[in-house]
Parts: sequence; C-alpha cells; structure tokens
Amino acid sequence: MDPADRATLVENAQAILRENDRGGYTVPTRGLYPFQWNWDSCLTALGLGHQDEDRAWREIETLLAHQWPDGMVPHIVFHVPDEGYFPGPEIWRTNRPVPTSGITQPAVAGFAVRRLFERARDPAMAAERARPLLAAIDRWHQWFFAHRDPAGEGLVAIIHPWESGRDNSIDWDEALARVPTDGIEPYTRRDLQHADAAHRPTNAEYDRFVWLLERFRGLGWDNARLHDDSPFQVVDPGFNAILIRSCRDLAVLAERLGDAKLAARNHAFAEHGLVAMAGLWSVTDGQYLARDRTTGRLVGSRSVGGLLAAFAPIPQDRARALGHRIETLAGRSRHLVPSHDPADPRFDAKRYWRGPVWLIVNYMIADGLAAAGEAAIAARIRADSIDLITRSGFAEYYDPLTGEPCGGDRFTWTAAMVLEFLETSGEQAGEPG
Ligand code: 9WN
Repeated sequence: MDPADRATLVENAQAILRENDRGGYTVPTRGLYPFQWNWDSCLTALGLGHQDEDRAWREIETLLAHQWPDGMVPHIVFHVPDEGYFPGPEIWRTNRPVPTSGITQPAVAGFAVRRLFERARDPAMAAERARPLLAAIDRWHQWFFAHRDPAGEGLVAIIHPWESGRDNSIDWDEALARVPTDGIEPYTRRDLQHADAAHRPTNAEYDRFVWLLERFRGLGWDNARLHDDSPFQVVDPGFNAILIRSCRDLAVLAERLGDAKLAARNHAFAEHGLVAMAGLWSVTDGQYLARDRTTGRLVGSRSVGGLLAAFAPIPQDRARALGHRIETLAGRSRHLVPSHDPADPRFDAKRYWRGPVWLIVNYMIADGLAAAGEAAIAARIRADSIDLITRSGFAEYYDPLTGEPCGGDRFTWTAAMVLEFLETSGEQAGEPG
C-alpha cells in the first residue's frame, strides 16, 4: 500500500481512539454508545498498545475493576450518567457500586492480555500489569463454566442475544421467537436517534431483549438461577471459540508467569471445549452452527458465528474447510466477511448482524486462520478489510455488497483493528499456544 495512504489511515485511526478516550476507558462511539463495553474495550486495548502500552493495560484494568463478586465481567459499565442509551442503569438495576449491565459478552480478555504481554516493549511493566489481570480473567472463565455450562458439556450458552455481541443474528431467531413479550414496561429506544432504523434490530427483537432483561432482574441477577430459568439458551460456536482461545492464551501466559495451577485449569477448559466443539460441526454446511440448548438441535443458520470458530485452535481440516466457506462467500459478496451468507433469503445487507461486515470479526477470523496455516485466505481478509476502510471510513459496520458504511461513525474498535492490521502485517499473528 502507498506509504502516504497508510500514514493517513494510521493518523485517522489514532485520532478516533483519542476522541473516544474518556480517561481510563474508551466509548465505542460518541452518541450511540456512551459507556464502556466489554469486548470493545479488550479489542481496543490492542490498538491503543501501538501508541501507549500503559493506556492499553489501563483499558482492560478499568473493565475488570467492575467484575462482579461471582466472577462475571459485565457487558457494559455505566461510568457516567448519559440519557442517550437504552437500556441505561435505571433499567438494569444491578445494584453495583458503579452501575453495570447484568449480562456478559464474548470473553476476548484472555486473548488480548496475552497479546499485549507478548508484544510489550516494556516486559517488566507487562508482567506487573498482567498478573492481577490473569487472576481476574481466570475467575471470569470459572464463572462461565459454573454458570453457563451447568451440565458440564464443555461449552457455554448465552442467555441473552446481547451476550453474543451479534445481537440480532439470524442464529437467534428461532430461540428468540420463544421469548414472550407480555408484561414488559413501556420503553423508548434511544439507538434510533443516532442510527438508521433500517440498519438496527427491529422493535419486535427489542421487546424480547427487554423481556429477558426484566426476567433476569426479577430473579435478582442471581447467576445460579438465570441459565436454567432462561427460555433463551444458545450455544454459539463463535462465542465458545473466543472463550476457548482465551482459556488457552491465559494458560500459556500463566505458564510464563509461573502460575501452574491457573495454567492447568485453563488448559483443561480449552481442551474440553475443543472436544465439545466437534458436536457443532455441520458436514452439510461445511461450517460450525449454533445449537439451541432448549431443543438440543443445531440451528440451520450459516452465519459468521460458525466461521469465528477459526479463532480457536480447531483441527487443521476444519480450519481449511472454513477457509473454503469464506472463499465461497467471496463469490457472493463484494467484501469479506459478511455476517450471514448472502445466499440465505434471510440475509439483510444493511441490518446489523444479519449481513454486514464487522472489522473485529474479520480480525479474529484472519488471526485464527493464519495460526492454522491458512495464510492466503487470512491475507485476503486483511487486505479486503483495509480496502473497505480506505473507501468507506471508520464505520461501525458495512454493507458487504456495496461497502456502504452503516451504524455509528468514527468507531473505536474499527480504528483499533485498522491499527492492528497495519502495524502487524508481516507479524505471524496468532501463533498456536
Ligand atoms: C448492545 C458496542 C456494542 C457491541 C455489540 C454490538 C452493539 C449494543 C447495542 O454495540 O450492541 O450491547 O445497543 O446495540 O452488537 O457487539 O459490543 O459497540
């Protein structure tokens, strides 16, 4: 790429990170998302680290400072009041010193911390900062398997679509249809003041999101009860792959920092999870699928959740097959990687997680495929991602057919991923642990 174009992209990405920095944490974007989000922050820390390692560690420290006593790391921390988002703390009512939401999000922290540690220009500081984080993330991992895998199958369920980070994915349609909407308190969506309604989840989906929230709130946010009570329990291959990868990365880091017990526990989580992941593979679809834990059936939905599985150290032949699936998708879509297969009649090019491309997902898939030796397709995803940003700017997500930017603008994790792609090209990403 032309060095001047590259320099401009880097400058713009850094400016966005600065703009969205609120001190010890970044907001995903001004207006639409005025608080700290869990997986946004962990991935953003990687982008921050290229400029300022201290600030990168701090991003994750701030998030983990709001871990619940039971080990859960919430999906939103409401550091300062802001009327611009629904549902705010007055809806969640989680009774925390600093208000938080009551559900979690994909567990990328273990991965992010290992990567920050291994790249550190200041190894002494990195060891000092990583140690307490290691313990907190280990508690979070234990929380996952205790509370979201009560039968010990090795994979965890999400109990709310917001936990997946892929809120309105087609993967959840069937399970979400089982969630009632009666008796919910009247509410006003705030997202539609900031973004095009045609690019966002529908009101029918929001009613169900809210019903689940109110149900869990009615149970006092007691994680010992929420899973079994929830009418929505889905085992998402993407979510589990991220958790498995983080368990593996945390274990490797723990070995380096001399904590054998923590390492053994997290290796065991990862091993068990990898074995169980085999049960989500669909020979017919050539990719992983979600499983609805309530019915026990795989969900017939070819989404990017099944491709994100590449982020975990899955078997080589499976990684290769996922690479083929992505090549097939490239024939159906101008930009990689669409969040849903355009050949599916339910595909919706602009509606959030039902079709659009998301840079963070591209980053994780490319990282996993590179680690599995699928260098060509990984390089193609990286190059395609940079091309998309060069044409369409730093949006929240993009129409995969046209490249049109959608959702929020000047988006933090998009900027962070651009820095990752540009500053690490040539680096062997994601070496297996
Ligand atoms: C609900 C912040 C978050 C991301 C999610 C994305 C979106 C929130 C929303 O924004 O979700 O958590 O209100 O739509 O789906 O992945 O973490 O960027």
